[in-house]
Amino acid sequence: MADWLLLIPWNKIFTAACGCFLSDRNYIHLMESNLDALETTMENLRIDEMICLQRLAQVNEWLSRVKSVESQFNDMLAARATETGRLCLFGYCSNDCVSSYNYGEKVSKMLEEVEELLSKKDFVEVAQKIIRKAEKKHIQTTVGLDTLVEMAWESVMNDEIRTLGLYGMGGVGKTTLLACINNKFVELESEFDVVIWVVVSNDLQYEGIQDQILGRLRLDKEWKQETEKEKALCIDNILNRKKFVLLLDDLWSEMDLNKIGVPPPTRANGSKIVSPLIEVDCLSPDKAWELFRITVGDVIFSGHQDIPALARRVAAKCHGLPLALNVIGKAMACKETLQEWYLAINVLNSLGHEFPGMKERILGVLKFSYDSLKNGEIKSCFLYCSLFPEDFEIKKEQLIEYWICEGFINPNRYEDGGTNQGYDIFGLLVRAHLLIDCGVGVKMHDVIREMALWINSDYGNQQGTICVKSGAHVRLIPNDINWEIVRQMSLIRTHIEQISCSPNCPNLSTLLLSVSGSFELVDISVGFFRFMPKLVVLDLSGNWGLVGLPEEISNLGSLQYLNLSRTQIESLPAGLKKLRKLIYLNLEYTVALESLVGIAATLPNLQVLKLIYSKVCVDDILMEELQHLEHLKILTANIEDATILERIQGIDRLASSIRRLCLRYMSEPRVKLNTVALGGLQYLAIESCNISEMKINWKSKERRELSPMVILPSTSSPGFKQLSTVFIFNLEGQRDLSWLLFAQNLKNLDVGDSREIEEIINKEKGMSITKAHRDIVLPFGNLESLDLDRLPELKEICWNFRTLPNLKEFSVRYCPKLPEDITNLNFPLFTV
Ligand SMILES: *[C@@H]1O[C@H](CO)[C@@H](O)[C@H](O)[C@H]1NC(C)=O
Ligand SMILES: *[C@@H]1O[C@H](CO)[C@@H](O)[C@H](O)[C@H]1NC(C)=O
Ligand SMILES: *[C@@H]1O[C@H](CO)[C@@H](O)[C@H](O)[C@H]1NC(C)=O
Ligand SMILES: CC(=O)N[C@H]1CO[C@H](CO)[C@@H](O)[C@@H]1O
Repeated sequence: MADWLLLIPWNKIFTAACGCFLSDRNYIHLMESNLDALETTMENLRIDEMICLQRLAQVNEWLSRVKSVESQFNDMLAARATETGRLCLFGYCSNDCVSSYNYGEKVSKMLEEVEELLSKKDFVEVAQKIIRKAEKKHIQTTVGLDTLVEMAWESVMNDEIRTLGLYGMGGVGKTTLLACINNKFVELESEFDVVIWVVVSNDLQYEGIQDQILGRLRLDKEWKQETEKEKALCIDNILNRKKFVLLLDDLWSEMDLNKIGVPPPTRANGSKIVSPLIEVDCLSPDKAWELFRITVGDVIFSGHQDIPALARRVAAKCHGLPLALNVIGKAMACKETLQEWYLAINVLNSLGHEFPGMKERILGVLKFSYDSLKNGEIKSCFLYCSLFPEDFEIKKEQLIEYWICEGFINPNRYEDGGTNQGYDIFGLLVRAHLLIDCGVGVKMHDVIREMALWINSDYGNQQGTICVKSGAHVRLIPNDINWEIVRQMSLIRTHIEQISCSPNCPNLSTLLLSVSGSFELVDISVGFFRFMPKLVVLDLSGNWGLVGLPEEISNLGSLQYLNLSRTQIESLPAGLKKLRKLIYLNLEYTVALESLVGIAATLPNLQVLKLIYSKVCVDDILMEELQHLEHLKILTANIEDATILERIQGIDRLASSIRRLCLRYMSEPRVKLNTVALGGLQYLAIESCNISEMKINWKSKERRELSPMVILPSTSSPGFKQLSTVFIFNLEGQRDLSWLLFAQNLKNLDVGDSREIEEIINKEKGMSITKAHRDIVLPFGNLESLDLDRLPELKEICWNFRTLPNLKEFSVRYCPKLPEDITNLNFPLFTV
């Protein structure tokens, strides 16, 4: 509110009024400009009738002086025309000079008074500050809310977010959470002018809410006599000038903020509204029954005549919660006997009895769907997902590797390294509404995660066996860990820089310490890994500051999974060779590790070795070693030499294990890729190469050996079966990439910084390929995203580009020769 005074362009007036005076009394000379200045000033003063100013006595006095100045000014203004007219007509020497002089003097005097009034502005501002920015709330001791508070706080401070609904389940302490946020505003010097706490509940009418807001904004109590409309006007008037935060506690249904007078928080204003939401609105009993009936299907009416009545009782147990109705409805969809329905009611009843209260009711209901999972392994797979931070998207591929190493799913991969069992389980869990499918990854609903953590701790009986923490506030290994009993520890995305303890962890099996941010673990002290005999999974990925591991990592005799990707590890500790059980080793994106000499002898049981984008590239020695890794099923690697590439494709077992391949710094005229040998290739990158010809070949060695005369039947496709992503960057020597026609399942293509490329698919070459092979049809039938960047010669993408059926994302930058109708196409502009 203090802003209104600052609007006055005082400096200007002052210069006009004093600086240019020829003589002390030369009012006439400057009368015109003084009048103008005064007029502007008064206008600024007048804007505010100040319905809302807190009327402290001094402020009141000040205000009445402003009023009186104002009325004098009005009189003066009325005389203005006459006075200035006189000046114009008669000039300075007119007989009316005295009158003009008097008038000019008045104007000047008044400016002085206004100056004096303005000098009090500080005082008025101070008066404003009597309103405290935020008021501390009393909070009962909280347990386990830290992460929530931290995350909520991050959202509150996020500039992009204006209206924020914090949700939790009833009973999870939404009020406490909100109070913690409120108190953070008290503790920290935030940039907000005022933080207002409002309790909104069923019986509180809008006026009640207004009163709470005004109670915070005005020191006087005069608003108490105002009408609802007047209050709204007043609130609007004050809040419009402030950067405010409104914390709405308790029930928050549709509330008309306009009616209360709260201006919508805009980015320009920087204000925020924060309210805890109940996760999902519950349905009325009728609506709930309808949803349940539809979800269960006809079974309800086609089975025993008593089933409909029982079904209604089951539906009622869901408390109108759509999630629960869905989950239980699905579980009951195939239940045709009375007994099964009775059982369901019993289970739900007993849980309801065991755990009174909203949270427990919901968890109990959700637990029913967990209980319906077929076997313990699937349950373990599900519970594992709760080790990741809230709202975290977990890559399916990554989870499957964890599950294999933890022993939840079959460790015997298919010959092609495939893990269909894992994908089956994703399907199951997604259909049961226990996981959310996000394509490459999965997520867990917060409520479900809460439940999983609860089950994971043996329904609260074994507190301390699981430790899950994340967020910026975790800067040390938590000191409340009971190392003796902890089984799984997840400290993903924390800000721990140093580990310097030497714990005794007889039962610890999982230790997740990965990050994906600027904070990272730098140092792990000697002693930390000394006694973790059961540790199976160790994830240290993303810790860019990590350059070495203590030698006693050799004590981790049970270790199967080690992710060191995106670290600066310089060498593998010698102790590694004692890890005979290790089956998964990820060294992708390690820039410091140069050699893997001896790996075959050290880690004979490796099934997965990931090296792409590391410094290590496959050479003769490494190839030799890789051949000795009998169990190797999945390999990602870099190759810098065309002969090595050719030879590795001749070693079937090795070639077929390649999932991701980066060809870099090659300068051979001809590079051969065999689509049969590289049948498992999913990702191909070609970077900084000088390759004038890519030869695609699909004759398999065995067949050639079997019968050199046999020509492959044209039904067997010659292309890459699994290749879905291709990155090409800084490639010289080719004018077109027509060979990409052999990647009929390509979904993502990125081509950049290549000076010579004129076309992606050349029409003549393309036509001749499609003619020769029946199942290679039009280019890019499955392409979903295409990114073209800095291709100065590119004139054409492919002849059917304008009709690509699946293209969803398309981006072009610096391709000056592409026709304009194409460069203008940059999308996503729409989603289907
Ligand atoms: C290993 O860590 C990297 C980097 O965090 C991650 O992208 C990758 O998915 C992890 N691999 C597995 C299988 O966990
Ligand atoms: C470790 O786990 C085993 C088996 O799960 C259990 O019997 C034992 O009590 C645990 N030890 C500790 C110290 O909790
Ligand atoms: C690529 O080929 C050109 C000639 O076509 C040559 O001048 C250049 O040095 C080559 N670059 C590499 C990295 O081999
Ligand atoms: C303090 C502030 O920036 N107030 C602005 C908030 O937004 C309204 C409407 O856009 C403006 O009128 C206020 O001046």
